[in-house]
Amino acid sequence: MDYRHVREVDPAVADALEGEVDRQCNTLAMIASENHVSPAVLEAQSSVLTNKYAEGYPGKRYYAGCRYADEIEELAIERAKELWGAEHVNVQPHSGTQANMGVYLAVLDPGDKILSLDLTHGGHLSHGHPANFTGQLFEVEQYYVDPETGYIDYEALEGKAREFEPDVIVSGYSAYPRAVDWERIQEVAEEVDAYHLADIAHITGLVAAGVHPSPVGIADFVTGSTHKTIRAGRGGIIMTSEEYASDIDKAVFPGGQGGPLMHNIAGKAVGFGEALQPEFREYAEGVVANARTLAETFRERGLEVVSGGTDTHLVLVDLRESHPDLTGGEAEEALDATGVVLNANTVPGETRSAFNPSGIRAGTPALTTRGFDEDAVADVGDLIYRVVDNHDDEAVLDEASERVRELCDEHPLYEDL
Ligand code: DSN
Repeated sequence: MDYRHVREVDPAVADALEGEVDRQCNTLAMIASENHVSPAVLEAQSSVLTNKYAEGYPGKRYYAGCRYADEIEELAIERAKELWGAEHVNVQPHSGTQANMGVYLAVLDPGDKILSLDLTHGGHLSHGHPANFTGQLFEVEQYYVDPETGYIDYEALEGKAREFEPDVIVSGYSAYPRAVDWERIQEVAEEVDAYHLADIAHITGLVAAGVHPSPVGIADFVTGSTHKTIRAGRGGIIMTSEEYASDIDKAVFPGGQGGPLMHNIAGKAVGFGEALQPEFREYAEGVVANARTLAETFRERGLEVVSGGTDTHLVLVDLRESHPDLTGGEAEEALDATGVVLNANTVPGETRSAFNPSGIRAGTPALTTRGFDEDAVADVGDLIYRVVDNHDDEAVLDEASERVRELCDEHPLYEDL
């Protein structure tokens, strides 16, 4: 990729940018929340719209000169409505967390109550963690996955909801590999008179393609990220019904944000347009098939896969049974050294710490974008197992690095840039 203008004025940043292109092309991105956007999305997101202030919404801005900003935001909104079937869409949240903040600002007052999945069981910081504004402003109770099955314990969730009487129940997760029963959570939310926020940050693309059940039209609010499985410009999105449209829009701007990042919204518009093409469904099916193959490969080699498999794009491995002396952090480090980039992750019933937990999380969205099929993913799964099992054996690590390099060469990325 050509960073000649940056290089002229700032060689240090140009070196780092070129290094990052090289890193992405020559390593395997398996962080479940990451993907590789198309050159078209990259171009839109790095456009001159970064210069434009456009507080407000299309047709109702607080600044002049918003003609093209309006066109682009309207395209992003219309395409999102078509992709997810939502009545009302706000494409301005700067990230998934800011999308959640928009919903909380719209319906909660400080001190109100949130019921959400515990972070170590697959939840998210913005669902009420004490280190996050949600845990500081609201009263939070948690539900959990069943430690035996790894599936959400819906019965316990229902019991907790009746006892705690939350104002919002949050569903949708960051490290949960199974399909979510949105209707069941909606039913209990209605019973206890709570709003239901479904945060589909990780699975926006799978839901849009119809390969995961959709909470749109079931939950009161659906939030998401726009750069993970949906592969559009970086940021967040909120979907809701007409009933809450104005409350959500006011909560995002002026409630929680200033000027929208119009260049990111251009990237969202382009990525959503790509996701409306028939090939996107094939891509999303490939992501899930590849994740299933990865889970199966791990299981065949004796690794413990939380919940026994996956319905989504991610696989969570609990290393405690197979490798009691190896932490997730050590596994992450050994894999990173060979060019497999994934993250250490807490697992249900975690006995270590969030900084050095007992599991690893691996996702297939980025590999599938590069054209990896199930055979190639099985090869990667075997390689991951060998590195985990021999994390201090230099010969095995060297051999794995060599194989990663070959796999990257066989599945080139950003060749035309
Ligand atoms: N950082 C994202 C993830 O990896 O799940 C969520 O915000």
